[in-house]
Amino acid sequence: MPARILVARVVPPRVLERLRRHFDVEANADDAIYTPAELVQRLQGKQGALTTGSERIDAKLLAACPELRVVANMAVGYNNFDIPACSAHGVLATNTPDVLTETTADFGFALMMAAARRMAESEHFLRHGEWKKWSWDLLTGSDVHGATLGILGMGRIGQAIARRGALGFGMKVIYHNRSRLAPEVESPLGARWVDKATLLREADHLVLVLPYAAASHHAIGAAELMLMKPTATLTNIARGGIVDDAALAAALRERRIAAAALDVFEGEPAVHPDLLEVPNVVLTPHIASATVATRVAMAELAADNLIAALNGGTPPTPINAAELQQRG
Ligand code: 8YV
Repeated sequence: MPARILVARVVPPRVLERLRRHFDVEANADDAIYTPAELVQRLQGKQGALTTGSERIDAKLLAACPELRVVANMAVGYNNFDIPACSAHGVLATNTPDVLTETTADFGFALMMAAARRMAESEHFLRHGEWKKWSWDLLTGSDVHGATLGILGMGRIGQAIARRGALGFGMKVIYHNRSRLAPEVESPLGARWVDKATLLREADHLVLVLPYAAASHHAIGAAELMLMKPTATLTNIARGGIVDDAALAAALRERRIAAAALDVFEGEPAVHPDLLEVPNVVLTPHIASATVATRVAMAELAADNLIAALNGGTPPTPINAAELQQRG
């Protein structure tokens, strides 16, 4: 008998068809976001689930879904999973690293440039009929080429952004990360590890690419924003909650930093109302990985993980395989 799985959100049709060839699939035709209670109910009798960042897999859910054996997140970030609880319940968790690295780095770089060169503000200005004449300081921003690029969180995506900055735009790269990169990774980028305060003080354009965890909650708040240059920009493509959005809106309003660009928000899809009021911020709806090719690749990788995990293979990108092995 094929295993039973829940595909919790709409995925590319070809991936759903592939999953149907392996499993007894319950799909979410409406793409509705299930409440925690609905998710528990739909997972009854299921051995696997394909989830996205919208579905929380926590201890309460796991206790109520004893047949569940694998949860495959269609995302590289997995702060929607309680990994210790998954391991305690013998549930394998997987994610989708690598396939989205370059696409997400492209978007992060684009957002940073949009903030530096005031693109959203400029478009708004033009569309609203405010463009009456040229003037030397009309919507002047700050240069990206040759500037200092600061990266907080220097994993795969951080390094891909650093490459764009160093090799394409002649930027000086500084970064802060729990661990320092190996010299052979640092040196082609000319990247320099600095402490967090130095990163905040020296960056002309600061990009956040660190994973969300309790320790990174409000890693950028009022105190950190105070350390930044008044001409600096801040770009967040990591997770909502890493930035204190209310404090950022105040800093932007008071021009304590020049501009920001945000793809992720605390409590998204809600956006802090103060951010909607300030002109010097570019706002996008969590689309950094959103190219057709990359979203298909993410869904395929999540499917690869489910198929391997439930059919006796080796899942390509497990999160807690070592912990599960230790438990025996
Ligand atoms: C996803 C992301 O689109 O991969 C991630 O961590 O943030 C995005 O690429 C989102 O999480 C939906 O699953």
